[in-house]
Amino acid sequence: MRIVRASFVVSLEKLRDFPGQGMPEIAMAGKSNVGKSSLINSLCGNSKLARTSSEPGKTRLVNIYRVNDEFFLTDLPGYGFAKAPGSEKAKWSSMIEGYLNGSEMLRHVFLLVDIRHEPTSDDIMMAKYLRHYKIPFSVIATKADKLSKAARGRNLPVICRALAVQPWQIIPYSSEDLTGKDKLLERIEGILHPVEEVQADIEIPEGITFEDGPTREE
Ligand SMILES: Nc1nc2c(ncn2[C@@H]2O[C@H](COP(=O)(O)OP(=O)(O)OP(=O)(O)O)[C@@H](O)[C@H]2O)c(=O)[nH]1
Ligand SMILES: [Mg+2]
Repeated sequence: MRIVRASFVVSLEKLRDFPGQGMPEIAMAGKSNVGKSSLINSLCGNSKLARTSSEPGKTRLVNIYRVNDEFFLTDLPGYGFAKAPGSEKAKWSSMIEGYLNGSEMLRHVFLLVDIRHEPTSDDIMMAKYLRHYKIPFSVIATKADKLSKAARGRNLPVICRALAVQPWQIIPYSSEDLTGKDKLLERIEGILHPVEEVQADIEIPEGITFEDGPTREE
């Protein structure tokens, strides 16, 4: 897929403020400063679309972007922002959970983790949460440009194990050198247009039972 158009739609505190317009949604989740907003910008080829900052806690509301008039990309506020007061943390988690549980059109979550570090307890909790609520997700290992290929190869299995995902579920990504951009676009295409599984109707002739294994002549 190619992204030809992307625009900011709205910032929300709660999902129910968003009418949705019946288009599928894909959300970016991950701890603060992991690169969610940068990923949206690099994916859409517009560095001014989502606000990014080296200071964690930049995105504090649920920001929604409309892409190609085909789907919405949701930038969730980052979790695990150490400096935030307790009341603000509670507000963030209820905002994130409210969105994840409340959106009927949510098709997939990209869970972003920094490729250089072991997933945090918050990351592990998020993966468990998504699994528990049967929300399909893929893991994106961000800031891949900061590691050599060899170091990536060492860190990816650690991330896989911590989040209990298969290697093919992880996409190494860099918003700087665009590593993984094609793969991520391909994944989005697959999410928006899944190939229907062919359900073959196989007729089993009468008289055949599966308990009867082949007989072997002694
Ligand atoms: N080298 C490198 N830096 C990155 C990459 N992605 C993001 N950054 C930097 O990491 C910092 C945080 O990026 P953001 O995109 O604002 O992170 P975020 O996850 O949206 O953060 P919050 O809004 O606080 O939740 C910025 O200084 C970015 O320039 C990347 O792929 N490579
Ligand atoms: Mg952000």
